[in-house]
Amino acid sequence: MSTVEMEKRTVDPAAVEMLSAACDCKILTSWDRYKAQQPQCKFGLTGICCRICIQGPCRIIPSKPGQDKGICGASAFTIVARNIVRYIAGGASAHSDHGREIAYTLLHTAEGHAKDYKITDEKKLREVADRIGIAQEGRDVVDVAKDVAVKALEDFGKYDHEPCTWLDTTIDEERKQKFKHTQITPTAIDRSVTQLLHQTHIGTDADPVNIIFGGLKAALADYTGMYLATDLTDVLFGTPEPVITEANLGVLDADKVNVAVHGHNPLLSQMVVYAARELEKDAIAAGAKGINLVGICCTGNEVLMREGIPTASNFGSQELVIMTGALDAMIMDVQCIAPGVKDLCNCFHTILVTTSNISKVPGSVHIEFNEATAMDDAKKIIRLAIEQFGKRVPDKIQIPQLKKQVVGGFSYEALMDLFAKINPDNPISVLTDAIEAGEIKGVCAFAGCNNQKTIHDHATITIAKELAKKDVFLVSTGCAAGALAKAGLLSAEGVEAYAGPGLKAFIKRLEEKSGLNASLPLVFHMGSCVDNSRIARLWSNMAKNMNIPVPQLPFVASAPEAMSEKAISIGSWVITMGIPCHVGVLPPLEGSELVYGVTTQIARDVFGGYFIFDTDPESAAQKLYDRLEKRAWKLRIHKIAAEKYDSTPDQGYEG
Ligand code: NFS
Ligand code: SF4
Repeated sequence: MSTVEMEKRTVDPAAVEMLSAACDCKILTSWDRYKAQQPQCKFGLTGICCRICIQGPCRIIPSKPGQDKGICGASAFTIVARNIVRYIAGGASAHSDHGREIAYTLLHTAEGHAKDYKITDEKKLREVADRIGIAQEGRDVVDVAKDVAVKALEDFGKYDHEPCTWLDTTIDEERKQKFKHTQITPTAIDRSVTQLLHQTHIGTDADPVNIIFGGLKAALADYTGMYLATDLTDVLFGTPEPVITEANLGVLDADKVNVAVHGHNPLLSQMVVYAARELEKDAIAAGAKGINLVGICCTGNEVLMREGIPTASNFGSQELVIMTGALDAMIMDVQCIAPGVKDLCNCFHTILVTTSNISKVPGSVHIEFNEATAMDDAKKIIRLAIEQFGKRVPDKIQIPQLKKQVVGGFSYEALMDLFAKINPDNPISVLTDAIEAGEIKGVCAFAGCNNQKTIHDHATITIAKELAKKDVFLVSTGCAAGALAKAGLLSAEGVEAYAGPGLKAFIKRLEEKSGLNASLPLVFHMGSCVDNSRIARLWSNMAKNMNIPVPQLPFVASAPEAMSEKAISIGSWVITMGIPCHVGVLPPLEGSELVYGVTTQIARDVFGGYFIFDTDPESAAQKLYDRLEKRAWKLRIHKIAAEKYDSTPDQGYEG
């Protein structure tokens, strides 16, 4: 594609450079395939194609008698609702299965069967154990770890009817009651997903609202799975602390063995980090200057947060890392790895290494990763990468010299440590006081993917800049964080250029006390997509400190380029928690006014959170800001009234 054409598809300058070059060597990428797929089928786009049984596909044409329902008689609203919640089932499965693997590894580590892993963060383990009610007095850390891991595994399949532990111990009483009354409290993660597939089987549930509530139960199972994944990953590998690193294709080093970790599960990528350090000498012996590890997608975010490994790309630009001709191996675990990367590997010397028995790509090298032999497996992979280094084709190497500084590693704990420098007794009040004083207008969390339907990275960056100008405190996870990183918004550069006066003063005040050897960023990187649990922890503790329920808190979320089933399940639990959530891509809901209305309006009446679908970043930013302003305004009024009449602020009003 030409440079001019590419500039309309992405705002990432490194992507423009790489893709314009791709045009010369006639490699097709997802950018070309998106074009080739146009026009996409409007039945699918609006959610009214049903393939749930093999009498179908049934496609709904509302104006045509006989075609206004599926063969079985399913209406558009049933079909749209069933289709959308099945995405949630997919997302919840992916996140929670990742969480389950972490829980198993913690258990096996405690039992002594996973010798390469250890309990790195005992403090976090003990905190989690306290929260979920595991006795600790006089007990060895290993025994506590075992109990915590078992408790986590029970959340997947326990047979009582009590709420899942990781949900029940992390939300407030108001939400507990809300979920109880709307019957969406999951009692076991696996059951919620299975039940949802049952509920949406042909001839089970035809009631769109009931189907959606079934979907929300699975969404809360998704929350449960990712929350425990974050907790237990921190226990195994450490809770992230601020780190300085870089992002974009310029992080590749022509003189070193370049290895990319791609996917989601840090059980492997973290081992690869250790193995790369140990095998540095082997790389030098092979003629390289060392090993350069880079990250892609969320496993990249995991090792960025804990080890300062630089990010090469987010989801949308993953193919381009191979197109530099300088990537020796791409190591993948699970989720969001475009199979198209293999086509590119075929044109370069790069090897694609698959490591999971549920995630293989024909033609790639498969080295099964096993927790019992984790370090050996990781070393085997690194040695393969070193071998590939010698096979590079010098003429094909082209690394765009573009990268930005990233100051990341802001786990919930790291953020509180930072706030504690100003108020050690009540760190969270540093943020909530700034909101009450009007210096900060609220918080917006960015999450989610890239989507070829949007201009790569554009909406995420635009909305962040707009909200920063208006003094909104910003946090991010996932590939949205990748977009912001490549644009320099995860560094001080962003503060200088875009922070409004209130936000700038707030960040500078923190910076003076931070004790870090780096300036603070405009947007605080809180991790991978499972780490949206860290963001949930932030809002729930803000609400607790302000003595209000979450749906009254000036807190919004945005997934400007959502793509995956996981993004849909996250967005769904975000709204059930009472947080308005913008999505910058229209999901397949428009085939039913009723279902669309449930997600954008009825959800608000029931949960306080709701979806804002808007593909225009400027107007989306305005809507998000309006929502923050309204919530902050209501909060002030109720506070003033409470002070005037010497009462407590009204808990019941709608936020
Ligand atoms: Ni989240 Fe992370 Fe990225 Fe989207 Fe995929 S990598 S888990 S799903 S594309 S943000
Ligand atoms: Fe058609 Fe009904 Fe089967 Fe769907 S479930 S494919 S609407 S017959």
